[in-house]
Amino acid sequence: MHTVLQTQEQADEQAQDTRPLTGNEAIARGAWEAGVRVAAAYPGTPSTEILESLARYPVEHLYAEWSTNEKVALDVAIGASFAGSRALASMKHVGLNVAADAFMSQAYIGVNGGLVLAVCDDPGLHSSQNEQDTRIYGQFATVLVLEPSDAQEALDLTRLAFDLSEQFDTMVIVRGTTRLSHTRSRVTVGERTEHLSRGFVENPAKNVMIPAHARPRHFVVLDREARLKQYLETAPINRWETGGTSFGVVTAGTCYPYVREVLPNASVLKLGASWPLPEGLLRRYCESVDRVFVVEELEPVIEKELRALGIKAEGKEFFPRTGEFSPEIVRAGFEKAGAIEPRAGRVSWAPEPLARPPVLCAGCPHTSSFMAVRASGARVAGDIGCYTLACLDPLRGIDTMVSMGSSIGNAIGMAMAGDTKPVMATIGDSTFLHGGIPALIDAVYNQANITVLLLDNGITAMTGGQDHPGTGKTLRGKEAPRSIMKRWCAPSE
Ligand SMILES: Cc1ncc(C[n+]2csc(CCOP(=O)(O)OP(=O)(O)O)c2C)c(N)n1
Ligand code: SF4
Repeated sequence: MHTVLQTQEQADEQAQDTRPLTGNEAIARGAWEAGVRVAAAYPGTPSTEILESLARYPVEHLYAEWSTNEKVALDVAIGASFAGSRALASMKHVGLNVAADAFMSQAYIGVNGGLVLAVCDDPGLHSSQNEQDTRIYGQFATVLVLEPSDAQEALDLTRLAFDLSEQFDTMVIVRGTTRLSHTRSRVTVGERTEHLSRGFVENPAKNVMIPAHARPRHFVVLDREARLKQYLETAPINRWETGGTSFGVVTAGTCYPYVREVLPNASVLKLGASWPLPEGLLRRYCESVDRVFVVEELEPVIEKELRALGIKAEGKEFFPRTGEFSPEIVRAGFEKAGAIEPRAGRVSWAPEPLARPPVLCAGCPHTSSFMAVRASGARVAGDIGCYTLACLDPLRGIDTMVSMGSSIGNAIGMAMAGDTKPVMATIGDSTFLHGGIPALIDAVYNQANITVLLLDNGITAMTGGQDHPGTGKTLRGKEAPRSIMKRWCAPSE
């Protein structure tokens, strides 16, 4: 028999319950601690694990579902909020395009139970079709956007998001990025606070967005924005870290640790919310330094706002508008701006990663399907899933790919425009259920002369094997009806 001595680190950890969490796990934890009762999502890298993590919490605490697409997920969360419960929807950035119609109206309606939308952007396009910036959606809809810079803040800001949602009667976006979603760091966790349902509040003027009700709601939204700005003037989620006065840096989210790594002693204003922005605080900060730099990934959202305030901010002329940042990129920007001296004779010891283009797995069922597709000589409108990789050599079986569910509509258009080849659409099972069904109905209704190939591998493979309405299992692994795919894909069963 031997005794295992507890290390100091383990003892400290037990004392205040810290644990290593990814950003996605921390968002899930924050939602759970905030008393979320309903959570819904459609998978998409880098956001997928938020719902997978939430589904590990007790079923008595919350209902969690894979929805058929992001709009359905947001509508489910909105419904729960109407009913008076705290609710979360999560999705990748392009998912918000799918959910945008509900999102824009909900911005006018506001909430009953706290409503949080966790959206994960993908700067650098690690696994996406574009790198759009969700902060612009926040600005577009006049909705608060909180930006965590590490896993601890992901938990804390998600918790806070539910409180602010109810306090200001607004949906709140928690914006992550791939780097936050997938990196793990130590997080101090807390207890769950139960929030009893507030019950449905019958108020058609607020809940039913006909023009007569929506017109006055627009004023309410603008007043809410003003109140949020006022709150952000002194909110502790913004941090003014003093340093030298020759220049200062305004930043938010995962850019903050890069700035700190490169400039440990510089003056920094770290914003906890990237929309809306607190005018007074920004003015005071910018007056405290000679030059102001904005370090933000993707679009110049904060920089433009500073310029609109008449503040001479510098940013995108030194820091790229595309791709993911790193300490090296941030350092290069400050060197180019002349804010810091170039590091003399520096040697990079970072090994160059070997380029490994994505390929279909050995033995993938999509391979033989696309050998047949290519042999058919058809014009092929493709869709999004593992099978999109069939566009590459040696299969070269797809001619176009736009967005999830576009294949059938694109094929209808090609056929109606008189493409010289027979037209085919190829679409996976999850994608078909997500966005393909309305287009298939369109094809039947308008009698389009196309062939639709439904590539049913019985799973959402590309994002890691999630269930969907055709697999016969729910997010929590419960048996579920799978009538649609059964009828269309397995008539012999
Ligand atoms: C609007 C949107 N939501 C989510 C995603 C992430 N995503 C890409 S393909 C895909 C589903 C793929 O499943 P399926 O069509 O069944 O094809 P498989 O990968 O299994 O071959 C998902 C969820 C996305 N790209 N766009
Ligand atoms: S994970 Fe994707 S590429 Fe691999 S076998 Fe499954 S469908 Fe094919």
